[in-house]
Amino acid sequence: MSNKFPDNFLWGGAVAAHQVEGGWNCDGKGVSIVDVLTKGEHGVPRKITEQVQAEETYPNHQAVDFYHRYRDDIAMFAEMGFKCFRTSIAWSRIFPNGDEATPNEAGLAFYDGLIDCLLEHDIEPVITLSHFEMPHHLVSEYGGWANRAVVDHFVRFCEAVLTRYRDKVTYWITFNEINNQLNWDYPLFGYCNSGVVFTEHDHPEQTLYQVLHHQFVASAKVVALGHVINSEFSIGSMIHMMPLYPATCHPDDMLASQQAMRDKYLCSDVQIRGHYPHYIWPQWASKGIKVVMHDDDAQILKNGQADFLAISYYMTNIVDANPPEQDENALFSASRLNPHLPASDWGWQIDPKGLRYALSELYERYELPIFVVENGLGAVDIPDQTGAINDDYRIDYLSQHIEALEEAISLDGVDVMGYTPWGCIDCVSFTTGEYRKRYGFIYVDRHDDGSGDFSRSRKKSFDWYKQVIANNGLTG
Ligand code: BGP
Repeated sequence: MSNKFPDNFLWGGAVAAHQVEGGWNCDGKGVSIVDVLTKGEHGVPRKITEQVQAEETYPNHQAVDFYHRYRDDIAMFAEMGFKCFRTSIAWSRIFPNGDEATPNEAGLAFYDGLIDCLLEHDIEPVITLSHFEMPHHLVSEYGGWANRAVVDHFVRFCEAVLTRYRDKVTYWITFNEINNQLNWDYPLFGYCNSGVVFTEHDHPEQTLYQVLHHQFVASAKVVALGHVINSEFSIGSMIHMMPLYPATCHPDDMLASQQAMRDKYLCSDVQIRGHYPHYIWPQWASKGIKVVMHDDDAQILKNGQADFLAISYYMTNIVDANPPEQDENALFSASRLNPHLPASDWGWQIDPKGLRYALSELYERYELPIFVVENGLGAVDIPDQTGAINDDYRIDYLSQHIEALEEAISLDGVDVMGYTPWGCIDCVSFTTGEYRKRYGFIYVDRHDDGSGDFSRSRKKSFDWYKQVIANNGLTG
């Protein structure tokens, strides 16, 4: 196929601090909310515990030991030819409790080493400021993002790292998948996005929208502050993009899908346009939701419009206005499975064309560059007798999505900045806390029963992706 990726296209990979680093209490780090999340089993969600308890297994405590091995791992990313690497900075390494006045120098020193190492390899760091974690103290003492006081604590954390890396990092993302908590009946997303378990509240949606408002204000303040610290900073909004197709062409299904998609767009509408969209006011009025806003919040939102849109894209689902009954295999309560699509072992429906569709929809909506900062196939990898991992299924998945990206660029004219497949090195699954749900080009010898020595090896997809990058997007 032809190759229309721009020369400066940012090929790379993505992870999040807590899913790779381990070292959960090293060098003065405080307890993060992910440090009290247990391992789940297949089909059994992770448990949110109040504090670390001896009898529980907490996979994020060691993760894949990136904290001690990042130099070797980054050398392998460089070997694949990565132009960029997306990771997050753990808030609890920099402000262990979240409400201290000054940062933890040892925590900053870790990220100094990591970022310098990337730059030595000519790999552009892409930094997420909040990726599903916060200091646990801000939850136990303040109630998480439901409390407006957390806005100032977050801005102080961001100011510390934006200043520290003003000459080293250009691309920033404020909140990972900020819209994920709109699945508020799925407690894990809400908890990790905001420190709040919405279902425990009398009026969960009221709490949810108050949380979101605080995060919109915080994000806008960080964007505005970042542009003062370095006017070259490019600071993005990031959403989980899961197009919800209408189940049929029945007008009721069309309307149901249009309305359900508003939950996907709400956060980027606010963060990119700098104001709330028209559809939210009647929605809130009909549900009796009243969000407390300060007089100058509208101006803050306006002053902090994001520079680009980042998305994660894994799947599509369908929406039926009159579902016969809840589809027990569907991942989210409002959605149903699409009979035209295959699914991963975890039920995530595979839809490369949906990526092209998503990119076109989003570019029409915002006319801003789009960075695909997560995409990939979670699968069980089984080494053969020689220890090799022939992950053709992953190569197939990624090839199809890269081709869809190319079509979005060449046929639809979408401005796509880059592509960073999720979990470029195997890491702890966010939703299940398992090691066996693997995404990487690099295999990590670590298993759910606690065995494995954390050694790294190259999967078949490692050489394949290296060629893709070398050929600027040709998949084979
Ligand atoms: C996204 C998260 C990531 C990542 C990914 C894959 O929602 O931003 O942190 O984990 O999903 O999910 P999982 O690890 O559950 O397979």
